[in-house]
Amino acid sequence: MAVSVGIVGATGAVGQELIRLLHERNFPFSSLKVLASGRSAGKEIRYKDETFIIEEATPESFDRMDIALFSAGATITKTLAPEAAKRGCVVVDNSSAFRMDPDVPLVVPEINPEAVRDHKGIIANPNCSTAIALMGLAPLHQAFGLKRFVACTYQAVSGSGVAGMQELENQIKAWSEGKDCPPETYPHPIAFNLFPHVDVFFDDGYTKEEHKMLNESRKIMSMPDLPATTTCVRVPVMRAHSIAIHAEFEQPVSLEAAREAIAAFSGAELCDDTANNVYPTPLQFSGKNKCGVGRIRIDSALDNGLAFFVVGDQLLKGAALNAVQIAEEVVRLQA
Ligand code: A2P
Ligand code: 11C
Repeated sequence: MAVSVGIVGATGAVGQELIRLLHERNFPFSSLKVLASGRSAGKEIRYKDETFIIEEATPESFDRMDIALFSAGATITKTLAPEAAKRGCVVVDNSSAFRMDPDVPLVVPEINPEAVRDHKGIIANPNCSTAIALMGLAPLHQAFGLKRFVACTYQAVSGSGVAGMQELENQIKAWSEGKDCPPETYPHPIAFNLFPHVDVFFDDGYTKEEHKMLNESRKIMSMPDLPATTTCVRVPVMRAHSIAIHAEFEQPVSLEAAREAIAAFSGAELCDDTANNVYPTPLQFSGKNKCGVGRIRIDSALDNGLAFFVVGDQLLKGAALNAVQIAEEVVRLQA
């Protein structure tokens, strides 16, 4: 069954990956509309030998569209996603706008694909650090029963879109030329630096990004009372997030069973051979669909505890890939 598809935010870092993935995964689209702001209307996007003319995203853009993949930020989603849904178009949204709405499924296809069935026009794609962390946590939860976790993230600048990637590149270039390049996207220089600040601060001292990891993990794994705490850190890495996780489980754990669970999970690649310096790194997992899981060890500070390190491409499993996987599930259910 061929469907008409639209991408909102097609000029962005995630939007570009969406165009590539829809083609490379042979997504059954009959037409592909590329939408962005009025600033980009009329410009061209090229993919291999195809040229797409960008249109401004308006409510009417979604007339006769079957599926729209949104990646233009929460404000645009809040205005346009309900307009699309009203016109019978199924929205897969990459922003935080509707993730915690009880009427909106929040889906990671390797974990809760059945949730897609419950949509009322909008399906949410999780935050990138959550989706990537779950590629390690979910298989271990299936094996041992997750009780609680502590996570510290090392988040790439692609999480801030084209502007973040440009800022890192500009600052490194300026440094190499002995020039100054003051921050614009971030509150501090990002080149040769890092800061424990991703998204806005809340009154409880956590950031919104840290709240997302807790709340979204609970919703995706259907564990509404799961205790978890996170520190999210922005690092000068271009496009893959890393997460160090310490997790406590209900049942006794073993390294052998943990490695087996990771290796058998479709979203993960076991990357764990410290004798040969094998563990996942952001450079190695940039451009990869699977997330790397390694440094698996018994966590001696917890009962039935495991410590491990997960790395995944922020623009792929953290955003575009997961969204396309959700869209594939929508098509499969409609067939
Ligand atoms: P545009 O390039 O026209 O501004 P990123 O997060 O990588 O910076 O990408 C953000 C995406 O969101 C871009 O494609 C951007 O398009 C798009 N966008 C920004 N404002 C709007 C808007 N008002 N309507 C539709 N798309 C928008
Ligand atoms: C970052 N995780 O790395 C953010 C980007 O809620 O979809 C994605 C924000 C979101 O900056």
